[in-house]
Amino acid sequence: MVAGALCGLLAAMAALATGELVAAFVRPQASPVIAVGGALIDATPRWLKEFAISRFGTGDKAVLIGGILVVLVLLALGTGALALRHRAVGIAGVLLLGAVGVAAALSRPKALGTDVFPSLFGAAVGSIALIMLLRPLTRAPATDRRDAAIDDGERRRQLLVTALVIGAASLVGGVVGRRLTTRRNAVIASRAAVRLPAPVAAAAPLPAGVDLHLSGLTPFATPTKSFYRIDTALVVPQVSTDHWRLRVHGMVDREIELTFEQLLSRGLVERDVTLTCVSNEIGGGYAGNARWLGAPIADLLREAGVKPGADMVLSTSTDGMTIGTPTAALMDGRDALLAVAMNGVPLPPEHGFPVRMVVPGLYGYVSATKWVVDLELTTFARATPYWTQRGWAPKAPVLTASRIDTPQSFAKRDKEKVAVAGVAWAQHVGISKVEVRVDGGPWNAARLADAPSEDTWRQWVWEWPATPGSHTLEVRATDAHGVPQTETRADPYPAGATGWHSVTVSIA
Ligand SMILES: Nc1nc2c(c(=O)[nH]1)N[C@H]1C(S)=C(S)[C@@H](COP(=O)(O)O)O[C@H]1N2
Ligand SMILES: [Mo]
Repeated sequence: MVAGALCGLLAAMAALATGELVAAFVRPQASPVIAVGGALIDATPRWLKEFAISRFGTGDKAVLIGGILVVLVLLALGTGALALRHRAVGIAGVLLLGAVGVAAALSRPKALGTDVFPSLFGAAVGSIALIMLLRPLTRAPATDRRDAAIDDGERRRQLLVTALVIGAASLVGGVVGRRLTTRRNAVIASRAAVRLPAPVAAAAPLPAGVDLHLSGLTPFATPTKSFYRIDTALVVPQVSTDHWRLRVHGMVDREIELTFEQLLSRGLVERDVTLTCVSNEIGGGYAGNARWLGAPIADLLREAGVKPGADMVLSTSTDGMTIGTPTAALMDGRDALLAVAMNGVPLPPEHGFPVRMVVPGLYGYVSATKWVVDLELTTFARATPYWTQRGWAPKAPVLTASRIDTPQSFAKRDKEKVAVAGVAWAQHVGISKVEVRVDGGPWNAARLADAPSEDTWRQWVWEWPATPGSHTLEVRATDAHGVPQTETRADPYPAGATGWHSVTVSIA
């Protein structure tokens, strides 16, 4: 009985620890205990809530969490004791508790589908732990007397080892999970407390014709939630503004160290810039356009005084990513920024909060360091950043690209013509022409939407007098220097994909 109850307790610990650990990856609110607590608070009648607040004051939440844990311990002890006799009942008990966690998570306002994972994984791990713990207790006994004595010792040892391993793993998992969650909460609070100063140079007003508003066409401004995300971080780095410092050093006359407040007071500029990833395949979606607010990097480098020959700025993030950017690109007058905001709000943690780099015209892996904390002036001869160590090109300006967004594989001809539309980009050079051809025929000039600067992508549309049947559409862009996109297909590795995007469309 007692052994069974203790097994139940250990299984509950394993389940809880798993829940906390998974919640740390999902989001703080997804912790099963927090979700159940929240659901209980909402279900509490007002008089009881008022009583709790008057009785326990601000400690009322701690009392609630404590209460939930006590109930959980009692249930776990009972379930374990029962499970000794009826294993299925025990497992059903664990799964039922998991179901309570799932229901609580889903009942929360603004719940996300992913919020169910902590309880699901918790219940799964809890059941497995229970089965493993009960195995030595419920194995069929040896018939022979002497064997039985040996068998007993063996069982005890097996149970002890299993219990110790599960207990230790739960403790470590639970503590790590809580730690991560606390850090995440601190960063959420730190982000909420950021007061963005008004820019000293606002973004150029968007021309009216910047967005053609065609269905199926990528919008000019990418909503943050659909902005692509690329990084090597398993867990999003959690950096609070009060811990953040930027160090500028290496081949400089004067080292500089900045706090977040000092960065904000430097005079921020606001710019629309399209970011692209070198790994983007022809026609792919690893590109996004946002409005960034940040401090010009060039001013900072001038203040530090770049020594002759320092042709690379090696930037490092809190998670150890290293990115090498040509010093010349950062100081040639383009809007290279230490960005603190994206689309009017502080950077989301996954896009680099509190500070990231944004450099128009260079692929992200050589310019767009998120969670950046260190700028070292050095040389391409001396430093080999992360991706260059893996064979990617040390320097990688964005290659001119164009993409057909609509029509997709099947299209109806509602009018005489089908709108063929998409986006094209050649950041920091600009797009001067986009052409479309059908079935290898003559090229047709598309109509270009407006763009606020050469640093963003540009929408385009061509009205296609389509005929029924299957057709192949191809697109090519020409940059503002008059250089057309090459037809030669190349893989993203090592310096960016080339070739024309084509789609095969069946017209009904
Ligand atoms: N710290 C850090 N910064 C990083 C990366 C990374 O892996 N770690 N990836 C880079 C790459 S390859 C790209 S394309 C951009 C993507 O930025 P986004 O995730 O905000 O779209 O971030 C860049 N900055
Ligand atoms: Mo990238």
